[in-house]
Amino acid sequence: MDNRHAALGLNDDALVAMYEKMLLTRLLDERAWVLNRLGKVHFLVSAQGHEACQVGAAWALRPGVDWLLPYYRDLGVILTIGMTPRDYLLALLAKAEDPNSGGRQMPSHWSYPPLNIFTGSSPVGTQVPHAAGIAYGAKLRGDDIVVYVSFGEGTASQGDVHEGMNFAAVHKLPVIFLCQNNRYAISVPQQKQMAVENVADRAAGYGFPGVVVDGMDPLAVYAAMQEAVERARRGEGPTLIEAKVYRLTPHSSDDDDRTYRPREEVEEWKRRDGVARFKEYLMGVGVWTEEADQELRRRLLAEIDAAVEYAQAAADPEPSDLLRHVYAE
Ligand SMILES: Cc1ncc(C[n+]2csc(CCOP(=O)(O)OP(=O)(O)O)c2C)c(N)n1
Ligand SMILES: [Mg+2]
Repeated sequence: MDNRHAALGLNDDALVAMYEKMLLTRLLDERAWVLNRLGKVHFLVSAQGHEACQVGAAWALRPGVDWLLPYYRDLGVILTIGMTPRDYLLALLAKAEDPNSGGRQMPSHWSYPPLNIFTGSSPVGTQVPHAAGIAYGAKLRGDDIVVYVSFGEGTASQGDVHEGMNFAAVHKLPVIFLCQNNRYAISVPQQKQMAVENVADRAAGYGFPGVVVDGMDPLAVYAAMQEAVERARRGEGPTLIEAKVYRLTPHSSDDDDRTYRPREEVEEWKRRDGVARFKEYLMGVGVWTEEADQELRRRLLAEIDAAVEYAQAAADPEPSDLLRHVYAE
């Protein structure tokens, strides 16, 4: 097996650490579905099928230095950059201690100032002009940062995305646009969403590079991100990366994907699962074994168990606090 990670400057420890984040994302996401089906979590959007893309992307960013505007599916991004399963579960269960919003926001509406994770809202695509604005501010101040912003291929049809990309191009802003193309926007397939094959093809129309990568391969995404980060930091402006992924679950806990996509298609993509493929890569280059995998699973599940227990026991928000942050006090 070829040793692609060394060429990217990743040593064996980094490789294993990337896999650990991917597996943590998968296992935590699976647990969230259990909590939903138990009636403890009212709503959930899932990252399954996107883990390789998300961990590969976040690996190229500097925690607490670079800025992130992740979208709701980015569980792998926020865990890689430094948020914890406990942080995630406190939000999912809408607890007072939720670091994102004190239990006010919908789940997966990330916001975490210590790690420069910028608050997002539900209308899809609004994060893109925000990212351009943050990068513009950084450029005016002379800050050596990059700004990561992500969205789905359906969201790429929104006017906000066009405006943010155009502005970032004109001002050569240090933004990395990551489109996670999972072929569906809820029930709407890509061919009803756009008349081009690749969202990345549009980058030429703005005047910056657009690249397509295999989003089931964390090393491919990391390589594209590294290049985009370097370009941004040299002052040459944005890059659009389109990672081809597949969502292995329904859009959210509230839809039934059997009504809009064939089971065979889902099964076919499960066979190409990025987490399983990366494990095989690790074993192929001799840094991983089945025993190590079982041990890691046990450790991660114990960490998740403890986080679930903590979050379930945590206090709910005080009803009297409801209007805080809505009106000036
Ligand atoms: C402006 C706006 N329109 C519609 C919605 C409802 N909505 C939420 S997620 C979503 C699908 C977005 O699909 P895509 O951008 O491909 O991302 P994915 O969920 O597939 O990762 C839609 C239509 C919304 N939140 N905001
Ligand atoms: Mg999509």
